[in-house]
Amino acid sequence: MTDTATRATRDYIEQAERFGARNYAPVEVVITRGEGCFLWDVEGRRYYDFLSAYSAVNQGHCHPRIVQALVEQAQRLTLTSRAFHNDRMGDMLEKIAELTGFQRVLPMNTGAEAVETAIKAMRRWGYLVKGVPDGKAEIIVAEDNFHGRTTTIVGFSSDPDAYAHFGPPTPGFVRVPYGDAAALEAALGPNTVGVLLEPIQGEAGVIIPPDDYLPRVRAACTRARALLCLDEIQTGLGRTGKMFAYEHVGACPDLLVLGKALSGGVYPVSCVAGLSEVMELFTPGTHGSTYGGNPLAAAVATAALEVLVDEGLPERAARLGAHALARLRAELTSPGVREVRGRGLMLAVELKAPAAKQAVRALKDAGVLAKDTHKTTIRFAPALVIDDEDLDRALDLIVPVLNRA
Ligand code: IF1
Repeated sequence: MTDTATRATRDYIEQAERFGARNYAPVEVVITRGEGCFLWDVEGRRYYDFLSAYSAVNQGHCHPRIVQALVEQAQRLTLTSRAFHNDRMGDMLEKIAELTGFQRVLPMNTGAEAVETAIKAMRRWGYLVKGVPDGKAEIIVAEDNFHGRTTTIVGFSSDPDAYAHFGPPTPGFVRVPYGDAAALEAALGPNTVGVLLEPIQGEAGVIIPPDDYLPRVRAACTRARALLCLDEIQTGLGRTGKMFAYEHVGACPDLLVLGKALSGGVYPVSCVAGLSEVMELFTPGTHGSTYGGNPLAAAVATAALEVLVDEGLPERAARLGAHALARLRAELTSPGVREVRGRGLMLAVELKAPAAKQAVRALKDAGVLAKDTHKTTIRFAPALVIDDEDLDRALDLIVPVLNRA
């Protein structure tokens, strides 16, 4: 603990450290309120939130329309389980189907659950439709992937922090270098049932593949009769300047995984949207979740999606993101900065030295909350509702800090 933290902050942190498992080392700030692109700590200090809960709060903290949907539904009905129908789930499923262009949607809660659901869907399709021998299904994933924290998912991670001492890994996953279409094409085999990729790697530090990567992967999957599943839990729902990141390069998947901003940060909601041919293989009793598709989640997600469309948030992210990228590239002149990357409002600044954590602390002291990743990179992802002036004011605070990094 640094001695700059005040009493109230220290009390909260010490309480969390005393009673909580220590699976995080958070920035030393205790948040008590959020609104739009702003957060306030228990000392009354205001911050620009440039993490947005890892892009779960694209619509801004506590968006009134989404909170209203939560409150109204919470006073009527919150959970029935899927043993019975409810009067809210259908609207959410229809809106997701309409927005994604896919015929069928399976609702879950967290992103990892939705990724696991997609893995089950690809394997089931491989066995029942493609004719892969039972138990032999292979799914191709990328080096430096991040798809969640379940044992199966961390089992195919290339990050020792994610997989060490959680083995044995689930079999049936092949890892290839990200962005290398030839390597992926070479890895496709008769037992390949699917390919699971992030269109832009988030945790890896906003790694944007060559524009022809996803189209080549799409074509290769079609030739090899393997499903293409894109994990848009972080890149989706407007973050990169399109509703879905794959739209930038025109490579439509067979399965699309969504989460995070699907609920605008108000409630855990995720889903897999996909082709009927695949999604209809889930028959009663083959998959489920107590909370998946519950009326409260459905009311919140329906409102969250309406906000994205009604407020033109994907287009806003494109315009504001281009402006932010241009300013950072022009104004970060320090030799300590290696690269500025981004698409829409999914941005990252990579330093030459492993000093990203220190830079994040300095940014906090300057009034901007962000997160480091892989020791050298700071990611910036403000809410898509941020207005032009606030974006520039935040950049005015960020640039001098990073020029000293
Ligand atoms: C943590 C990272 C980001 C995701 C993608 C699936 C999931 C995530 C592309 C799983 C979740 C979160 C998890 C959270 C921090 C954050 C994160 F740093 F871990 F990697 F965003 F980059 N696919 N990402 O980004 O969704 O089960 O969490 O709802 O685990 O620390 P989830």
